[in-house]
Amino acid sequence: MDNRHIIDKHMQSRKKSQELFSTARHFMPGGVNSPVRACKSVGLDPVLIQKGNGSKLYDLDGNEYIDYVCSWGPLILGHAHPEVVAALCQAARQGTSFGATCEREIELARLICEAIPSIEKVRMVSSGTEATMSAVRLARAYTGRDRIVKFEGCYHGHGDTFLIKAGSGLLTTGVPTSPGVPPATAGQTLIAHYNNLDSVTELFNQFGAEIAAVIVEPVAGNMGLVLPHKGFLEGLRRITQSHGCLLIFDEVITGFRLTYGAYQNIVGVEPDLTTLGKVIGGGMPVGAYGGRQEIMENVSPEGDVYQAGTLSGNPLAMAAGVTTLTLLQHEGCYEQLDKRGALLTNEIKEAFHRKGVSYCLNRIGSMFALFFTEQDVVDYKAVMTCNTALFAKFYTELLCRGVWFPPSQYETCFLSCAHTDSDIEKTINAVDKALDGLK
Ligand code: KE4
Repeated sequence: MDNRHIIDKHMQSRKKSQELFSTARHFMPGGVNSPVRACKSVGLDPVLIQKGNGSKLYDLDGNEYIDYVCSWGPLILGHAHPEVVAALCQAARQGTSFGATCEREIELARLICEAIPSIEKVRMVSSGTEATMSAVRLARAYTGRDRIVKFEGCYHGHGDTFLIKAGSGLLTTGVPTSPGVPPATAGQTLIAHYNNLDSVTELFNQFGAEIAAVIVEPVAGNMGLVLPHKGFLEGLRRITQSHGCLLIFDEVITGFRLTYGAYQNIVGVEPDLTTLGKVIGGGMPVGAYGGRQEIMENVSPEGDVYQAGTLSGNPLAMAAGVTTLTLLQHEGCYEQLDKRGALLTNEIKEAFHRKGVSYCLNRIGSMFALFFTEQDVVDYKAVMTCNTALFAKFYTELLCRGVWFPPSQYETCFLSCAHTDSDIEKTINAVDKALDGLK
């Protein structure tokens, strides 16, 4: 069947999604609860999902997809892992929320502190955004300074401080700086360039004494995937140390994604504060921020920096997180993810070479991003050379062949422990045919 027919056939096979999506749009802005899900940048109405199982997603019409979004990172074990589901059911039978400390919160806090040496104390919250907002508030209180440095193209959730030249959904929708952020707030956020230490030094030469913290994704996953140059993170550590400001590693994506711990364990650079999310919740709403005791002791009620949350440390979310991290301790888990990531991406590269299509593919462990550009994507500037129209076409061709990529050139693909060799084989076949469809 030729490409046109494949696409037509798929579009006809998603009637329930189409009907329900128009209802969704009636009740929710854009029909979604998070912008990137609307698939606007790839020019499609989204498919609505009925269920997930292992490496697969199933839409309302029963179509099956091999999932490389993994709920934007959390589902490292795959969908509906039996032990995670069992832990959730057991926890739910005991009650869904107490508004009081329970054993599971202590267990998850212990696992995090034991896995990430720079975290001596950790506070659970319910999203990555809460984690980064709270970490910045704490850094401002701890240093008595107001300015924050972030990097163009990095995304740290939707807190006002971060919605300046941000990545992820802001880049995808073409509005990197959101309206609604007061100039007084936006003015406190200074923008540097990822993998460019000179751009950081320039800001410190001008504002050094006013900067409370530098926040960075140690591996940038919200402008596609951009890896840190050797020395970049070490340089940030040196600059922040010499100016008495804090270094915050936003490891919401990378926490427990690349190793049993955080990327800081791999690169050997210790930040002052770390934010976490996604994997530590095993698919349930969890975020966390933590660091040295001398900093964390300033968080209320031990200290005066206020931060709170009705469902923080929720027993169900903690049960999913504890079960997920416990399973990730199994011998060989990350080696397997890395091996499968290498196998898949090497085959994708071969397919692009065979078809003579220009691309750049960045990978680290079970994270990868495919860029439609002739350049090596080493920074934001290179990301901006991508042909997003070609990406959108490629995305559609893959989707119609049962392969679920993130619907944006500015996101990262994820593998789970549930992806099989057969999934990889099917994916490569789909990539091959999708590339034919680009001609
Ligand atoms: P949440 O508030 O979405 O849980 O986490 C915010 C956040 C913070 N830091 C980093 C490095 C992140 O990547 C995120 C959220 N990631 C996006 C996808 N790149 C979530 C998907 C979405 O916005 O729908």
